[in-house]
Amino acid sequence: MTSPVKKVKEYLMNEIDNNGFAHLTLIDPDPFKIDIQSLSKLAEALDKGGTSGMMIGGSTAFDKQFLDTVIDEIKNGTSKPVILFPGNIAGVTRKADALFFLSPLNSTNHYYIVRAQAIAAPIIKVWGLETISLAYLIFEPGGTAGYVAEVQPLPRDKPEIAIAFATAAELFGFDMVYLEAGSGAKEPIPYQTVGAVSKFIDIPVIVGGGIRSPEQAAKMIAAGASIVVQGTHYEEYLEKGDFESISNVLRETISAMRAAVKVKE
Ligand code: 1GP
Repeated sequence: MTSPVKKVKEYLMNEIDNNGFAHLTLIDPDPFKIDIQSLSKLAEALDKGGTSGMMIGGSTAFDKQFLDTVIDEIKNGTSKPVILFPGNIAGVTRKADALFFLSPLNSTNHYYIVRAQAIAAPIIKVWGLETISLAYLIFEPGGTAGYVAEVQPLPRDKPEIAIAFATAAELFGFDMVYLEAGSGAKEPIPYQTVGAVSKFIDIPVIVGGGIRSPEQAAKMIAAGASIVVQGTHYEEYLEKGDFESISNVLRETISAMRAAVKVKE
């Protein structure tokens, strides 16, 4: 059996090489929160604002048919990649362009570290769905993802512990490392911790959770992160149906991130 071409990974790596960073927007396919009708407009607004792609995932349960409809609607609004970011087996479908094949390495439950992935792996391989392996490191206080995946959250202000886990991920051969503060976190992961990890390892660092302003996103890039993920921030505008603000705020965020790259050069 042959492996699929790593098109989405290559696209993200090109974004990082050419622009100095990539930006991904997380959309939670929570049937209690999401208005299916608004998804194509949301995707269009995010595309116009300059995001590099959409991540689809969350910690709550949803049925596969609903997930497929979510992806169809998003794809009606954008041709940028749609990448699955599953919280469990139910978050996997062949409709997406790629899948973050992730493991929360600081979980204390081997179901979340490897067993769920093992159950899903053969069908993912048969589908030929592109996978991007991702070490998912969840920081204090852990948020919903940390609670559900039974993690022992990484301390926010002990970069040496974060470095140890991130380096283990690199040596295991993971494609990328995700430093997660938890969706809707009050504060993002400290820049110093992001900087220390990014400086030490050679695979791209993704950072997310609680990033709500262009300044915060820019500081993550200045610290050395390669990819910034935002979700909750745009949900706030989505609830009001304010698609124009989604594009505008995102544009501002991307230009702040660009400016941070220039300062680094
Ligand atoms: C959650 O890091 C992502 O997995 C996004 O977090 O919703 O706080 O932007 P926010």
